Amino acid sequence: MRNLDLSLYLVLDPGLCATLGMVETARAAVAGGATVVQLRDKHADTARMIETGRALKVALSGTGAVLIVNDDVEAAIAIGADGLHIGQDDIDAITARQLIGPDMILGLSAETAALAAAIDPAAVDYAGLGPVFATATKPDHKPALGFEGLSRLVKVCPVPVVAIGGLKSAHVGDVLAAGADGLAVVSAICGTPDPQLAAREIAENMIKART
Ligand code: TZP
Ligand code: MG
Repeated sequence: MRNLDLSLYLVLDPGLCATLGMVETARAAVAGGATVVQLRDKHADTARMIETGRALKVALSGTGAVLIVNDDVEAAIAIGADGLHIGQDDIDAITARQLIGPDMILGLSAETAALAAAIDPAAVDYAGLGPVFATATKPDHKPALGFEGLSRLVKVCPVPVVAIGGLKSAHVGDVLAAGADGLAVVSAICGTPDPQLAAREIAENMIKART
């Protein structure tokens, strides 16, 4: 697998992206510095995931940003996405790896230290750890970890980490200090009138925090 830059990982939400739409929001966020875009639409069937995913793939082509599809293996393959992201309640990681083959990126969510430690680095390329904070974007989320909890999970996690849940540009320093490789955000980009500006602010804070 090529080098995966998790610095700024945008998770799309069709509701929060309603003004610009998911494709234009993604295009703007990548222009502002997003390195990963995840298509996440809990209400779309596979046909709609494929349609949106193909449009995203065209929009992101040549930008260097990678396209990840949430949950839907069939859509991820049909789109020719760079990767698939699954949660603990989806198909297991070994099965997912068998279905997508050796070259596609595979991400897995983990909400506890036990789940983070159990990640198989032979199958999984990165982990999404969270939620760091409670968030209205995912009403059924597990208990918030805070930065201390995040750091505990990072320490036992055998793969690179993107932190998620209630994160804003002001949290970049704390996320990196907890040992994560990047920030995943929904509302901090999708829920703003200017996703490019919102992404740029996070990306710039990331550069500052790393220097
Ligand atoms: N998984 C854990 S929290 C979350 C997901 C998909 C939503 C994060 O959304 P926001 O708006 O960045 O808090
Ligand atoms: Mg899932």
